[in-house]
Amino acid sequence: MLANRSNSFNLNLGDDYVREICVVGLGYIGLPTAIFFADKDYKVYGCDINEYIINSLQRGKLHIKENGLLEKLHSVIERKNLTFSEKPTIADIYMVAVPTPVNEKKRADLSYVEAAVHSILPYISKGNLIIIESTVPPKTIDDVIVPIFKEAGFDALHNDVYIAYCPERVIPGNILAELEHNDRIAGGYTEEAAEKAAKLFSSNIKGRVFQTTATQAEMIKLMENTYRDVNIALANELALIAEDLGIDVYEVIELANRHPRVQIHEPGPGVGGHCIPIDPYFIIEKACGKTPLISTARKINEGMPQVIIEQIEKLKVNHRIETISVLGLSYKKDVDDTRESSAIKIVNLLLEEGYQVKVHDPYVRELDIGLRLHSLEDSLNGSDLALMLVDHTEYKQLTSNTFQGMRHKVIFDAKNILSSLEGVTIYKLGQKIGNKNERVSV
Ligand code: SAJ
Repeated sequence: MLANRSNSFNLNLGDDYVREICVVGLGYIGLPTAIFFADKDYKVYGCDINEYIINSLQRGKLHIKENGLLEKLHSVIERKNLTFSEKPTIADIYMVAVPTPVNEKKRADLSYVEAAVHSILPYISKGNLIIIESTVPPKTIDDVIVPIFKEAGFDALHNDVYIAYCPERVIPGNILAELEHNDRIAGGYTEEAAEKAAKLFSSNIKGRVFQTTATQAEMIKLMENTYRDVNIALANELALIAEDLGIDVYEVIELANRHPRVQIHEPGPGVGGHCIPIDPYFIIEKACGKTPLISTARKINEGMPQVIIEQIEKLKVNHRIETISVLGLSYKKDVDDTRESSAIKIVNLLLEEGYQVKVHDPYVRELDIGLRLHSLEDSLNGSDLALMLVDHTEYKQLTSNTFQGMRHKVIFDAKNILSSLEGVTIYKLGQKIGNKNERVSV
């Protein structure tokens, strides 16, 4: 049953009466987006199927950690510009920002996106603008989303509804500022759809807005993150070569990047998060085997946790290692998010190898890997190795004193966090780990 709405107006965005936006999916992207437009005085209806999220938000509480978001949330609720419910509602514009995980076959799971689109159908009327923000494989708008609306009686080719794909490119920790200032891609299934999406963003952001087709926009988003994954793999491969050649990978990167057109990324224990390790698979699944580089980069990055385990094995030639303190569990520095975290994968591998493991992270508050979180001092107390996996700002200030409670004062620093520390042996990723009795310390 479709909503009957008298005003089958033609959606001229930027006009006063087009002020109602329904945002479906209130996660890391959807919630800041809802708050952003509510702060611009749109009437925003935030909806999410997760009852806990809706209840928290209705009580003015955040379920995600993001600088400056709580103040903004309270402000827009007070101004009655943002309300929350588990169901969509009638609006002029619909924005879908729900997850698109990969399944065990490394193919995009579009079930959340499809469910979100189906959930808005009863409220859709002619002239509505529908913006998909979730990261999706190329051709998803054309081959999946448009047919759903067609089935419901809305022909997007003739602009019964305007369907657009406008990917986000914000970085957790700086989302509101980047929503305001980053350039934005407005990809439309039709040119009119691209124009209407472009007008919405150009009326509200300081970044430039670029119009293109929906398929182009899908690929643009995927290439942004695939570019990063491939370059991280290059840095990781350099670290693996460095060990054999006895070169300092960090000096090579630092000085090579002095070239005005070189930007070698940082090696590390692997690639985590809900984007970089996932998005390249969306290209691979559609590219008919033409992705040896993208596929190999994924294999290199996915192999880094095992590389760390092998490095620890080499350390055992010179050092007794039974208890390991893992410092850093989130997928990257200064966040509490552990999605696809390499550190968590490494902890599980260490437990499988039979090590005693104590974990610390200044941001992570909950763990579901059968281990409790320790304070920094307790995690280090009595351990034989400190394995540093995340370059949290807090860790950069650690001194020799921090490590005095260890049984053996040995650090494996997988993120180049520390320089030399008095009385502590520090090994780095990419550094040759000597044979018996050949001690290597920084
Ligand atoms: N990493 C490295 N070496 C590096 C950079 C990162 O090992 O040189 C690792 C990090 O430790 C982390 C992972 O890669 O485990 C991802 O880190 P990230 O800095 O790429 O962070 P994300 O995933 O939060 O953000 C990326 C960003 N995309 C790009 O930089 C192209 C962000 O702009 C996107 O909005 C976001 O993905 C996304 O939502 O797609």
